[in-house]
Order: sequence, then C-alpha cells, then structure tokens
Amino acid sequence: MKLVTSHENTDFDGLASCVALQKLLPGAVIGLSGGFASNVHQYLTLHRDRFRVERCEDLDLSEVDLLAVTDVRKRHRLAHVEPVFQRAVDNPRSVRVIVWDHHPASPDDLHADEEHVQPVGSVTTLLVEELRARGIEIDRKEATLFSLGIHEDTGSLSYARSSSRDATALAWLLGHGAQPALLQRFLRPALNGMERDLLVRLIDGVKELPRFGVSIGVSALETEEVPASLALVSTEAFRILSHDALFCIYRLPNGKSHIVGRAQANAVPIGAILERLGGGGHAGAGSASVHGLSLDEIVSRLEEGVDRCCLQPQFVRDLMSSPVRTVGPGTPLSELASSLREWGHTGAPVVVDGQLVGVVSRRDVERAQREGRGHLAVKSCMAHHVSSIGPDAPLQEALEQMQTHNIGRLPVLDGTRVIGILSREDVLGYLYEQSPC
Ligand SMILES: [Mn+2]
Repeated sequence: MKLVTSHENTDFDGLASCVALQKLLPGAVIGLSGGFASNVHQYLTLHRDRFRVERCEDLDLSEVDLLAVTDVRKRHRLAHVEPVFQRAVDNPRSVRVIVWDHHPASPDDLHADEEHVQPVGSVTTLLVEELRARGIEIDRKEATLFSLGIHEDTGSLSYARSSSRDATALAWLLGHGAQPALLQRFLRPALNGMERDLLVRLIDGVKELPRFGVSIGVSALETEEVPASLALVSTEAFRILSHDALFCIYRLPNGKSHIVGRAQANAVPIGAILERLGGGGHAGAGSASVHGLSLDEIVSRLEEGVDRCCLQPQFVRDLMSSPVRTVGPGTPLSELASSLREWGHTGAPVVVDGQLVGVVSRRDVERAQREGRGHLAVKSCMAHHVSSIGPDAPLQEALEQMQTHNIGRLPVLDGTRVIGILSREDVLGYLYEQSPC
C-alpha cells in the first residue's frame, strides 16, 4: 500500500499537499491522525466524498511499502505512522520513505529515502510546481484546495516567508479554476461563542514584553477548555493587536498549556523560540504544548527564548546620520536651498548655540520661493515645535513618532545637543534591507 500522510492537527497546507501528492502517486491512500485544524474540519465535512481521507488507526499499516510524508518531517509530529518508521529502521527494504517539506531542518527529522525540501512559503507550492511540470491535469476543486494551502501558510502572501514561487503557483491555480470567493469562507470561518470569548480575553490581557526594539505581545490565560481552533483564534488576535509578534498561552485545569506564536517581523523567529519549549514552527508561526508550568513560568521561558533567539534590536544611534549638518535661523533661504542641494538632504535642523530651535525642509523652502518669500531667512518658514528622539531609543519608537506626527526627519538629541538626524530614507533603507529578496 502506498500511504500519503501529514502532521497531526492537519492544516490546509497539510491537506492540500496530501491531495497533490496523491495525484503524483496514483493509487495511494491518504491516511491522517484524524485531528484537523477547525477550518479544515469544516471544509472536510463538505468535501469528504470528493477528497477521501482515512484515519491511520483504521488502516493496516503493516501493508505500507511506500510512505510519502508532506508538510512535516519531525518524527514526533507523526505518531500515527510511527509503526511504519519503526519497520523502516528494522528492515529498510520493507518500506520506502519520501518527504516533501518546507520547514527548517531539526534534530528530530526522520530519515527519508527521497527528500524534496525547499524554503518556500507553503509546501503545496512545491507540489503544484511538480504537477505543473509533469503536465498533470487538475480540476477546480483541487485548484481551490491547493490555493487554500498556499494562502493559509503565506497569510495570502503577506508573511515574511512568502516567495515569488508561491505567488506563481497561486496565479497558475487561478488560471485552473481556483475559486477566490470560497477562500475566505474556509480560511476564516465565523468564530463560535467560545472562540469569541477567548479572543476577547486575549485582547484584553495582552502585555508587552519590554526591553526590545520590536513590540512583542504576550497574552496568557487560564481556560476550562480549548477549541480545536486555537491557531485561528490566535491568528485573529494577532491581526487585531498591532504587535510585531504575539504569543498566546492557554492553560488548562489539568496543567497542560498550549502556546501559539505569530510574527510579522523577521526579528522574532517564532519557531526557534518555541522549539525551546518543545514545540516548533516557522519564523512567522509556531506552537508548543507544555505540562506542569505556571503561566508566569511559561512567560519567563518565552522571555529567555526571545533574549536568545531574537535579532538584536536596532536603535536610533545605529541608523542616524551623524555628524548632522545644521543651519541657523538667520541663514537666508536662498543659501539654505543651495546647501541642501549640495548635501543631497531634504531638510535640516535649525540650531542656535548647539540647541535645537526648529527644523526646516526643502519643501518649505520651495513653497516660500514660489510664494515670493525666497529673500527671507530660515526662521520665516521653519517648524518650531519639533519632535526629537534620543540616540538610545529603539527604532520602533522613532517609526511611531514619524507616523504619528507625519514628519520626515527626527533630530537626535543627546541632552539638548543635536548629535544626529534620522530621516525617512534611513528608516526605509533599514526596513527593506531586513526583508529577504
Ligand atoms: Mn506548511
């Protein structure tokens, strides 16, 4: 028997890639643990006859001579096919193991005879590329399911790990009848009462982990029970709260806790942090389950993980331009205009005896010249109430100030002395450098 499987608590990427893999291995059976993410469960209640999925406990695993695993290669997430791995170790000739995956390598990875692992946003993308390359036909239900897998794992191409290959696969699927109108229905099903209640408690209880240049939220709660949809509830909380990363901790009366992490910023590698708690995942999303720790203990373990795994935060000092070119309030505008041109700057702080008294921008100067005030001095068109920032403030704070006050450059003050300036360009350069190509 040829068996196709994926991880426990199967999500859309897992299910979609199983269906795609089955098309590559005609006659193969899809056998899973039986635990599904809640949105996949809802999807399957409608599609069960179209996409046949067996529970491994109902199959005779001793008959498996080819095991194809997708969207996972950590052995502990594949307990439902453990007897097959055992047999593969005892008698390697009795079963061939194939792996398709897009997760980073880990020490728990199973040994495979054939591996297809690439760091794309969704493993379904790899399988869609293979179907396409082999000229295998797909229908609109398959195209829609494959789209669901790619959309879910890439946050509709918005997560940091999304790649152009994911986008190309999505475009190809649209061309093969994928139904965009069905995506939202299955990706974000309406929350039920318990899920809404948890969401509200997560939002109310969120605290910010201090000390970091990125904003990391932690929301920890005790709950009588958890729905199968913890991942969805956590993603929804992440969407609503405006943190760069969010950890949701749900602790049950029996002492077990589930932790779900989400991140937008590359600076907070969720998978690596949760691996330290026995879980795992990607840079942008992951989960872990722990036993016997209090909420406070879990939060401090997360803090340790954040300390060790996060990229160093960026501070204003690291990005500001220094020394800064300043002008005096008495400088004629015509002289300022030619200085700005010469320096290639779009503005300058206005300083008297080293003290900041204002900021003037090229735009202000140009307007003054247009309106016939070009013969006046800088003080006639400078902004007096000037936001400034300290050199040791995190970049995030500078970004917030620029956005709140809609300003293009922030003088950096050491006490009252101007020691540098941070411009939109500096911040943009940093943001774009941070993103992988
Ligand atoms: Mn995946």
